[in-house]
Amino acid sequence: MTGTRLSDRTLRSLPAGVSVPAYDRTSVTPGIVHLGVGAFHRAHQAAYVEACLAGGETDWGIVGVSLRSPDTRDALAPQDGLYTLAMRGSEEQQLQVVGSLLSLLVAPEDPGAVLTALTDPRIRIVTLTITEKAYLRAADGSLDDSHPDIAHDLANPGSPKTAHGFLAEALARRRAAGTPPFSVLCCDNLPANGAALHRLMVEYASLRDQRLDRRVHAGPARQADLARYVADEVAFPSSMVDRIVPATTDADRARIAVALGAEDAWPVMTEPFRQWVIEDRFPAGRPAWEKFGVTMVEDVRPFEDMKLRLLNGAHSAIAYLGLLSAHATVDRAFADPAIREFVDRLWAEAIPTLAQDAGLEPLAYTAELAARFSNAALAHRTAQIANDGSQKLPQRIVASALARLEAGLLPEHLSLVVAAWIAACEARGRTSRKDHFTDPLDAALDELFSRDLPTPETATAVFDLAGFAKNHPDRQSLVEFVAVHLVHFRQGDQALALAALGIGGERGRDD
Ligand code: CS2
Repeated sequence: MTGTRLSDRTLRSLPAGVSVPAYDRTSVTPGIVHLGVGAFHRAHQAAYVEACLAGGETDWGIVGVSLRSPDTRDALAPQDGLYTLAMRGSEEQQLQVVGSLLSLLVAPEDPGAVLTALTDPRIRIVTLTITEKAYLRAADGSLDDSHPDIAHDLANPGSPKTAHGFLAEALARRRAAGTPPFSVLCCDNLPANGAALHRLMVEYASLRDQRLDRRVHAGPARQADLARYVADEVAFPSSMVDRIVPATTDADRARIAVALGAEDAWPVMTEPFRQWVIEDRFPAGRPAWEKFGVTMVEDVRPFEDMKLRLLNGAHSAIAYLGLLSAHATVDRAFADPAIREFVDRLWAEAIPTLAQDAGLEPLAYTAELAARFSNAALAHRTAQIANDGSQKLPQRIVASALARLEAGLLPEHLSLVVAAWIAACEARGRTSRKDHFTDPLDAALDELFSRDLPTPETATAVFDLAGFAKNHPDRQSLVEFVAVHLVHFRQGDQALALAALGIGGERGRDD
């Protein structure tokens, strides 16, 4: 322990090699509310905004909101919102203290304070990194209106729990007060993420409208058409976000404290690489992001698909194959020749499913990914990526597999990733730790695995539960591909599953 805590007061006494906010924090005003102020946000968007603030755009400070736990606020409030970003290349580490988070709110403690922040006319953009599962989507992308939190928020619009509830109430209040709406920028790993959230918000707002219509004292009639307002008047640009951010460990905290000469309760570790591609639709204004390394485009979809299918798809493959072969980190798993060969082939399978006319350079992209995945200094845990597979695989793996089947091509490697996910889920509590990773479907999956069904039935039941390929004409065919691989995994033999594709085993050597 050094005894000193990182804060505005101690900022100027940090060692010379540590970069600190190059602007007067007291002159910064809030322009953005961010929902989901986890490590990813702090390594990515907050760092881009930091550059905007340093570039003189001081009216874009961030109000950070945690929708669930007080942990981030508890760690950062005593530090005036400051934290250290540690960028680790394979050889060097650079430390930057970031000052763009002006204040932190914890929604469950004080939903009213979050609504007050969201209705502040100075707020012109609301951004989100709430993870895939928090969008509460049904398998077809519509709002899961059977979710208890949705029911709660419809019944208690002034004290919501979900992002949907907060955004809808804030937009309704702004509208009633004559304040223009904010733009809503989704920064989660979903395809067409802005359009996906827009759809959910229109659906949520129309459920709200229906309730208001039913009430006798509904207030002014014009308030009961929030859905139309959200549909027509609120912008939901899409964006592709990219930066690898491993969870911070106690060892990281200790190392950063030594380097800073001060305690930082929650530093964030990341890689040097970062990318942000945003659709340029911000009627209420935006920072001049393009001056600070953001790519502003008309259509983000090709970039999103490339990132989701090549980076995140490979990440999930590495996570499950890595876990099943006891590789704790991405770099270790990726250094395993069989897994490396598998990932190269997975990329070769996914690349033809990407837009061919959008100027993408998938081969340069995958070469860069290979270097990023090999960064041992990150120690990015496979178990971290393995979480929430039922929410991630549709856009990372299943979408490319279906695109191949539609084109008459085989999805042999893509389907193996789905089988590896099922096998890794089933292994928990049997050959691996029960709490190795978690998934929103865990209770249903455990119940299913306890029935010890034959493999084809298991694969079908998992597809039903997760809604994979729902109503798609090639669904059955994909289930069959998955089942073939799952037979090998269930025999406890990943090597056999890979050897069946000619990787590693006899066939691999002969080929
Ligand atoms: C990872 C992502 O945990 C995961 O599922 O695949 O968080 C990944 O590191 C980021 O999307 C990289 O931009």
